[in-house]
Amino acid sequence: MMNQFRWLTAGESHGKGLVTIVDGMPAGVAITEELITKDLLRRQGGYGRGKRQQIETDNASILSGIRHGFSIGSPVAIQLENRDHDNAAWETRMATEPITEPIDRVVTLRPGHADLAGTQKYGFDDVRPVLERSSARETAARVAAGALARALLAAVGINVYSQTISIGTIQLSTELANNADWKLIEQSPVRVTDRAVEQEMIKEIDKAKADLDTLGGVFEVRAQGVPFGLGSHVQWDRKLDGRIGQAFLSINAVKAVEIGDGLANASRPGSLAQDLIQPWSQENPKLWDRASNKAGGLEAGMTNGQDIVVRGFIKPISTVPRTLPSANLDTGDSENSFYERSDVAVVPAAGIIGEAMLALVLADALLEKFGGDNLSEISSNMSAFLETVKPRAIK
Ligand code: EPS
Repeated sequence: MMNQFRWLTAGESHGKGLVTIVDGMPAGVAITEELITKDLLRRQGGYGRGKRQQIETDNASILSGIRHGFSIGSPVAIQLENRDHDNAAWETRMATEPITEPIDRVVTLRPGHADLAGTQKYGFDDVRPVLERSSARETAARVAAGALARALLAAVGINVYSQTISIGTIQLSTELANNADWKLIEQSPVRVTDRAVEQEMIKEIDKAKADLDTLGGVFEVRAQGVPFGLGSHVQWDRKLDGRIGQAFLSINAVKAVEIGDGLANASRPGSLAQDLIQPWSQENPKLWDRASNKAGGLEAGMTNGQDIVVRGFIKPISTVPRTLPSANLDTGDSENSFYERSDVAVVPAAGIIGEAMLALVLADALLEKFGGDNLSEISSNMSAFLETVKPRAIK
């Protein structure tokens, strides 16, 4: 299936920088470097981040595709600098040109990271080239691409938000999650509405840090204002839930994805697992209203007019400060895993990355359904279709 909104990233964690190219951005969408940088800084935040974030201040530099503050339909290229690269050691370690001095190879393997599989697959005697690209630093470039997708979606009334559901053993209740206050969440260092839960989460992170350990957790991303009919039931690779699942599982350390009440529905009887379709009447004038949203806005791979609700489950960061028993890449002998520095927990940052990934998938699906070369063409295609979404006997 040919994507309508395509993007790629390039860049290693301590190389010169990161680059993304977004192809398929329609003309007429307001975009500035400031708009992109706002999301980049949101991703850098969050309680539990490590020392690297004190070095970096991500700033988007737009190289192409935008003129006088608006997209012009041509590919948009965005560059981000890695400030850490300017430190002398990295300039040598990550030089793109041949070097003459001996290099300090990384030969102790971290379980859970790309170290072992990557060195074996690519034939390296050094973990460095593998860990540099597998580092979650790459997600900054995704967030830059995602900012373009969000701007396109926002222009047609679709908005994407995120919140933290759990960090370690501390969990936000379903009731609190369903009453998210997005403004308060932006002010929270762990991205939750509830201050008591926030404090518990901070304590949990402090404890893990003192134990020289790391934590995982769960983040939730919601899209509001999503129209009917994105994605399709007719072919496996057009199903939007599958495409969202792939996008979320591609985020570093995400090992499970849930859409709507996916987990809880597995143990409910069928009679209690559906979102009942409400009749249309004077008392209930909302068209095709539902009694609940257990499907998370997706039925048979299509959007059904409800909010999209997706959760990503992240394992604890595999660079564990206390180090783990492991093996040496050269000899196979016992050796504790490699530790340079790391974050303790990245669940709040992962929420921002999840927003970007959902926005990127939705932008692609939006262009498939309502495609056009400029924003006003897309908006009028969308309005024309939405006019047809009603009981069939009504003309
Ligand atoms: C990461 C290790 C850390 C994180 C990094 C992801 O970097 P460093 O090796 O420089 O200490 O800070 O994340 C980022 C740089 C970022 O911008 O999110 C890893 O191994 O995945």
